[in-house]
Amino acid sequence: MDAMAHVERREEIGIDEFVRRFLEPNVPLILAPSHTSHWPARQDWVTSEGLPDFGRLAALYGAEQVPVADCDTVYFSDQQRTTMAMSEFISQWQAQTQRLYCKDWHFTRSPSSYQAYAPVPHLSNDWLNIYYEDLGTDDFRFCYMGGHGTWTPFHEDVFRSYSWSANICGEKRWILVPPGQTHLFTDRLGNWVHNILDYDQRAFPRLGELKKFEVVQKPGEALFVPSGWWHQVLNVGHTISINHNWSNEFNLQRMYERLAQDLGNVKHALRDVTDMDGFDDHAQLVLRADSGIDYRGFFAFVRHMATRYMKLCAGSPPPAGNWTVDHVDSYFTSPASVRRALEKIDSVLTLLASDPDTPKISGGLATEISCLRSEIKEALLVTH
Ligand SMILES: O=C(O)CCC(=O)C(=O)O
Ligand SMILES: [Fe+2]
Repeated sequence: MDAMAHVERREEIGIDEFVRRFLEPNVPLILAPSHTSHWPARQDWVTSEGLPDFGRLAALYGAEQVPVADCDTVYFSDQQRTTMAMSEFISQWQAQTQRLYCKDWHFTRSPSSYQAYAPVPHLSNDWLNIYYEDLGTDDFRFCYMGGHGTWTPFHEDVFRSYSWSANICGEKRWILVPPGQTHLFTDRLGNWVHNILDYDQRAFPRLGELKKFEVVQKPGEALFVPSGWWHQVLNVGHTISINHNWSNEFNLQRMYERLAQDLGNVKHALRDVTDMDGFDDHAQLVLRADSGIDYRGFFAFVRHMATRYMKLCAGSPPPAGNWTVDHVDSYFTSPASVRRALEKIDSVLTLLASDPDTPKISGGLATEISCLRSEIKEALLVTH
């Protein structure tokens, strides 16, 4: 049986309803084009026929080096990637001899001061980008562009983050798979399926049992992709999108659970050397290399955000008046939201503190967690 469910589409929706019905329960939603119609990119990057304005894109970004995938060449669980000048990519895109896809391009790092968009208020509570912007080391804000048939293989997003995707032009066909079904798309060697629309039935005999959602995202629409939902994306016509990976208090526990699960896998892979000196610190090193973050890194992220919220509790205004990363909606920094964020942080810290691996990590992580928990408790008392 191939169960298929629908993604809801909404023209108007209050942020509180979005939080209660979609963000917290972790359910996808499409927001109507009216949510992005004011974005400069939706006028400037697109012709009046709704096609990419190649000349304008080349003028804005032609000299930039951009990451480009060859959609017809598998490379491990991904596609073969290279880097080229945007002007070269645009020529190849127009020639359409290959399915080349400019993807995961960190376009906001471009020296061009051009502000192409501003996050949709509902999708603006973006701790991941706030944290990395504060650190100045990375970002998770991307642009994707490519012709008809360019696509992204089946995957789950980094750190079990949410994603949002807004189409500047063109359409995307999404297949979204709710969490808890990994066993249906993993083969006997532990590899997951690459292309859910074209696969070897013998290797994945139960794939047809997947419960999945399918949706075609139209020009201007913004899709909320929940945390831990696997997905595959196929572009229909020339397509450009702006996407963020993001996370916040509502998927913090999922992030932690993913990390704990990844650590379990690392320790299993290293099981023959469990007796070696410093095994647990070594396992953290491998975790960081594989998953992009380790327990200490996760704690640093949580502490950074907790500290920001505690300052809000103490009555200081949000930095620069907008809590940064191009404006988090004030709904998420209201006293009730601040309280809820700190409570959710505290409950994840409880899990981290009682994780049997935490006390094994050198450098006193367990003590730092308990100090932070006391500070949060105090801050919550002040705000009653
Ligand atoms: O649009 C694409 O090709 C991939 C987007 C994606 O995977 C995401 O936004 O998480
Ligand atoms: Fe993704």
